[in-house]
Amino acid sequence: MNFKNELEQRVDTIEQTLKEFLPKEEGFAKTVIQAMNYSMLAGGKRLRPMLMEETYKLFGGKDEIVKPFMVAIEMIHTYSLVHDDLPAMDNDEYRRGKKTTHAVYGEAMGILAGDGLLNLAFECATMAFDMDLEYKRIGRALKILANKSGVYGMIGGQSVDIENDGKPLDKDTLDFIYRLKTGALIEASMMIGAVLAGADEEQVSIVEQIGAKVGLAFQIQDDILDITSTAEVLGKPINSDEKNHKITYVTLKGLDKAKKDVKEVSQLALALLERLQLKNDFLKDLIEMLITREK
Ligand code: GRG
Repeated sequence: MNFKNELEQRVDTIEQTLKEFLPKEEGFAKTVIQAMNYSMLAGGKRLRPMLMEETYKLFGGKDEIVKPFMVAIEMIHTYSLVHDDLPAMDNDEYRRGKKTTHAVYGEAMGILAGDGLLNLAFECATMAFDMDLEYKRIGRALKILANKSGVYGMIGGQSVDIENDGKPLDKDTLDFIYRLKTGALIEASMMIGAVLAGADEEQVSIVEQIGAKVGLAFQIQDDILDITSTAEVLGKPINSDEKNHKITYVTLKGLDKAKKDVKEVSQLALALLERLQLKNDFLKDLIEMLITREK
């Protein structure tokens, strides 16, 4: 099977797993649950759960225990997108080719749906305790999930990004924002996969570095696509960085250098992967694909 077909098959399987964990749209709080499910099922590349599962397999993981964490990371990622699209942040009307959650359900429901997903993510992740006796691994994975999505991770990056909106930005601050806002969840995805499969501290540290590089390459490519792609392909408006007066990697370094760096940073991630001396060809192809991705 070629990479494209394998990728599609994996996305389909992840969609099925997500559906297994989504709440039933019933009861008095039905509207917020509908808003949560709407945002979760609006599409998306499912990159983070995929990276988690592939890293889990890289370290020999074969069980279901990774599933609740795959769902949890996608819920946290989706909540961050729902909140990022709110009028108080980027005020975007389209995401993943569909109307944003607040555009359909109103601003208050958008906030609550994001909050709901964040809590549900941890509720899902703790379901791993009912599936496996590897409590120590599950505990470590939970700690990574909480840390990398919080103020020392994604929320911290987002807050510095918001604080600097429209201001001139130096490379160090931009690096900080990218490492946390985008990198932290990608690091968490890969680290949790490794931890659940029983990787040791040194291996997890290498995986963290791979995740950081993948996250950086991913974010630079996101900046590039914001300028070079179309709204139809991306499923969200283009030129949003300019609209939001954002300094990006492309603004600071230029388009050509940004393209060169995506390649270089991804190659560094692949070199680190080699160092682990473990084999997962799909994971390698997935990281390579990020260099040429068009959405
Ligand atoms: C609101 C706490 C909070 C955090 C927001 C995710 C985020 C942080 C901001 C969104 C804007 C942005 C450019 C984030 C960087 C990460 C990124 C490129 C997100 C989009 O991820 P994809 O492309 O999205 O994987 P899909 O829709 O494919 O899942």
